[in-house]
Amino acid sequence: MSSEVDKAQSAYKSKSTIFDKIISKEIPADIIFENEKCMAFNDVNPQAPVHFLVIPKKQIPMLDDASEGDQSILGELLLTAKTLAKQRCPDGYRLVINNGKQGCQSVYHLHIHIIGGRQLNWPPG
Ligand code: DGP
Repeated sequence: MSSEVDKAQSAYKSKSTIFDKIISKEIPADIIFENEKCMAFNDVNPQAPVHFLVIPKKQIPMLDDASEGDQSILGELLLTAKTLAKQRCPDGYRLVINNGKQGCQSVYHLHIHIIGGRQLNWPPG
C-alpha cells in the first residue's frame, strides 16, 4: 500500500470523494457520531490507538475553501471533536487538519483528525 505522502501527492479535488459515500452510507464506516451537520468515524488507517475523523456533511474540499459563511459548521466540527476526544482520550489528544499537497491531504473533503490513546511526540514529521 502506498504511503500517506504518496497518496497526498497524487490526490486532487473532485466533485465527490469517498467521504461522500460514507455520509450517504453507500460504503460502510465505523461511525461513532452523526447529526444533521457532521459525522465522526474511525480512520481506516489509524496512527494511534484512538484515531477518528470529524467531517462536515457539507462538501468543503479543504480548509482553504472554508469561508465566513462556514463559521458555524467549523465551530460544530471543533466542539464535536472535543466532546468525543474527551471521552476517548482523557489524558490528552491532538487535532490535525491536513491542507493541500504539502500538508499531506489525501481526501479532498475537509476533515479533522483526532489522535490519541498514547503519548504523542512533537514536532510531527
Ligand atoms: P488526509 O491525509 O488528512 O487527507 O487523511 C485522510 C484520512 O482518511 C486517512 O488517514 C485515511 C482515511 N480514509 C481514507 N479512506 C477512508 C475510508 O474509506 N474509510 C475510513 N474510515 N477512513 C478513510
